[in-house]
Amino acid sequence: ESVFPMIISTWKNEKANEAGLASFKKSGRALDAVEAAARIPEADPNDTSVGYGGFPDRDGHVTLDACIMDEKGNAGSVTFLEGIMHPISVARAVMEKTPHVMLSGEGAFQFAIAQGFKKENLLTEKAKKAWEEWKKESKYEPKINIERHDTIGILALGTKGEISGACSTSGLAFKMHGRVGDSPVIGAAVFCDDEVGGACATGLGEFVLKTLGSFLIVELMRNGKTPQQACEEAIMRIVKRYKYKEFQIGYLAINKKGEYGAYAIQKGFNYTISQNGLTKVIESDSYMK
Ligand code: SD4
Repeated sequence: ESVFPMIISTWKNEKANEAGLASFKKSGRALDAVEAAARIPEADPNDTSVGYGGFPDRDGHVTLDACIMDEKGNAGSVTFLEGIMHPISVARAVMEKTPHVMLSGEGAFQFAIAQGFKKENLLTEKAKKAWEEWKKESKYEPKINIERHDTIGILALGTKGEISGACSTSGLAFKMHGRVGDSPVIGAAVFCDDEVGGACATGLGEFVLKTLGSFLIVELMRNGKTPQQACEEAIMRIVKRYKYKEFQIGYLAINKKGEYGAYAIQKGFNYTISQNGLTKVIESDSYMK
């Protein structure tokens, strides 16, 4: 019996996975599933690291990064985008309606408006208060919060195992204005290859960027590693070179058979998997015990 369709996402994202499954039921496309899943935390004011309600940068701007990739190797992304509730859908429009992969900042915004997206204020009262609190000290040291961050990375496999992936975030709270993380970078936060499988990332994006984690994981699987082994090796590349005790990175991977794996630097990383009509949250293993 088929294990497909299947959706796996970073953190506790049951609602996102379910929205992804519902969308998959309608269209049969894994790409629609990952987009629909990302739109859930994007619109959720209580999710403080994605879209609406996301914590702003140190100047009070909510700036968004997102990317999407399909089973044919098409990809789209937006970085440093302001004022648009659903960056994942803008990323998809970049993929489908332009000859480019990545649009940034004001240009991404203008493209979104031209595509019919509405300009909205994404800074909630709660996020503004948190920023004002932070400003009192202005400790310019955007530390990843190991206990509570929920950037969404998603991988979905359609009925025939065709794979798509997506990621959406407001990035690190109180980051420098203009800072772009791993989340919009194809190969860093997300990579899919329909011959092999896919991977996605969450955590302190700088280290995912420096090691091109998701691309690395897919290549390791191509060379015979299981999703679990590949995630562990990608974490070890970081642990060997950097001061890993100070930050968190979590990876998810899935192969074409529907085997999946997860690994993180620190304890506390979890992920949500939907398969055979069941959605559950699983605690990831980690390097630090
Ligand atoms: C970033 N990777 O902007 C994102 C942050 C993140 O959960 O994953 N937060 O670096």
